[in-house]
Amino acid sequence: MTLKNITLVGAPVDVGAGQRGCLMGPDAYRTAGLFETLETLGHMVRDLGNLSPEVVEQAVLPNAVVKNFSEIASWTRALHAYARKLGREPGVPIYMGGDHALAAGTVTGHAAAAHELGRPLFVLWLDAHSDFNTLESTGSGNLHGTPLAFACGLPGFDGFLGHPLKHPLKPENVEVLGVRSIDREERELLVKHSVGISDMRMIDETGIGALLSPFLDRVRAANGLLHVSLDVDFLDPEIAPAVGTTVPGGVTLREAHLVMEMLHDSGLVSSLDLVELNPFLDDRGRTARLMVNLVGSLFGRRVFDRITRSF
Ligand code: 6HN
Ligand code: MN
Ligand code: MN
Ligand code: MN
Repeated sequence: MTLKNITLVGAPVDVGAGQRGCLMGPDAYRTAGLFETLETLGHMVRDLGNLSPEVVEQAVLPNAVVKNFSEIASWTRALHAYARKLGREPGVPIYMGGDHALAAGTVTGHAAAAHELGRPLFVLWLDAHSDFNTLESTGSGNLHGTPLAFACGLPGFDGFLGHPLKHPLKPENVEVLGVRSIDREERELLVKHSVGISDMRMIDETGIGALLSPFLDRVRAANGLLHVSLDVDFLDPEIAPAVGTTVPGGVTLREAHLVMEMLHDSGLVSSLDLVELNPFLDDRGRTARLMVNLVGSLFGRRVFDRITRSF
């Protein structure tokens, strides 16, 4: 197994979500043993602690319903700069959220770094939602519903970085997997921009592994970098209750582990977001522990290795 240099970064942002509490996420991952899990697998792990954003001027909003725009713009700028730097170094950063608005910074920072390295960035978005609203289309005004649209260069987001996005993702290099809740206008935008989507029906009919494989093949063929953005609500709420935006009918424990194991085997993952964990809603830490277990599978833990080791 290839051992990695892994950098943990906390991003305790929760004003992008409709409910408070995701700011406790980074500490819940630490308490649930994320560092130790990765270290036990043999990786070199460092924890850079939690990031805090720079101060931003109040911005003029295109849509009065949008909430906490200045705070999210501050986080976006801070995380973008951080991810851009980490993305040029060897090793795999793990961004411990925090709500999904943090991906506005991490994904675009890694896209900029990939551009500088001369490689395309691909994004696997594991989520019950597609987070493809614009500042115009959002009905809730919660900015965690918008980061993928921003990262794909949709218009209206210049306030996030204070200038237009220089290195947008190609929407065809995105795969949204596990989706089961899309807003009406958001759906039109996804179709218009040809974003790769695999919903729960496709997972049921085809199998999650068969859907993921061709995407990983494309990343490999293009010598691409792969950013994975894992939203807790990708998982079925029965196994992962600690999230403010639960949608029934989610991915099972076995499907989620298969995805993580396939990602590990691919060797392609270059950066990872863990988002939307709300420890305030958890049941004795079980969602945090499940997420840590999944990250363990993504970084090489295998049931078979465990069996051969202990017998
Ligand atoms: N997430 N589409 C809904 C909205 O408010 O825009 C839900 C967004 C959920 C965001 O789960 O990261
Ligand atoms: Mn999300
Ligand atoms: Mn450039
Ligand atoms: Mn979601």
